[in-house]
Amino acid sequence: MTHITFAKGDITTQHVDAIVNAANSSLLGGGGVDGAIHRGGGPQILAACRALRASRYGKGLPTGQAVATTAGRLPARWVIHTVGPVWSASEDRSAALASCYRESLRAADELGARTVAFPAISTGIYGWPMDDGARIAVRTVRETETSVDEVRFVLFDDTAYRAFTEAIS
Ligand code: AR6
Repeated sequence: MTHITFAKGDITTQHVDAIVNAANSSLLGGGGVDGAIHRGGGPQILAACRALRASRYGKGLPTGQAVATTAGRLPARWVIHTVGPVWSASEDRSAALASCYRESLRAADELGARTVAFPAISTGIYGWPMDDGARIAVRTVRETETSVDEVRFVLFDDTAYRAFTEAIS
């Protein structure tokens, strides 16, 4: 049984087996969580991402998929990079957002990770409304079969923390 927990703060400081990065399909870095992870983890992460671009992911990582690399200097062992959908008012992209959580847990299982920290994927630069993003995140993790013992949602501010804790009740 997977325990779902919530923490407020910066995902890069979490002492877990794997942290999930809200990346973009280039895998070569960006702002938000992605920027913080590359800054904190150092050049090893970018080197691993470049190697992925040169091999399996020549065209980039598709939306809704996930792939793991080293976490470099971060306290975690691995970073699982996933690409959330950009919010659209005219098209329902919820399935792609759910897929990010599901595929990240699958990658965690392949690594043997038992503790995994997630940010609120797509709710920053990609514009997804926080309450809806939180509901999709919590529901998907609850419904996914995994060997992960703890899924920790690491929320950056009070609004995000409240949305996630309300989504579980
Ligand atoms: N720890 C935890 N949560 C954070 C942190 C942090 N250090 N920093 C921001 N957040 P975002 P997205 C929250 O924009 O919407 C990048 O440029 C933030 O408040 O990081 O999926 C990528 O390269 C928000 O609630 O990811 C992509 O181009 C949530 O994390 C694009 O942004 C996600 O915000 C991805 O956009």
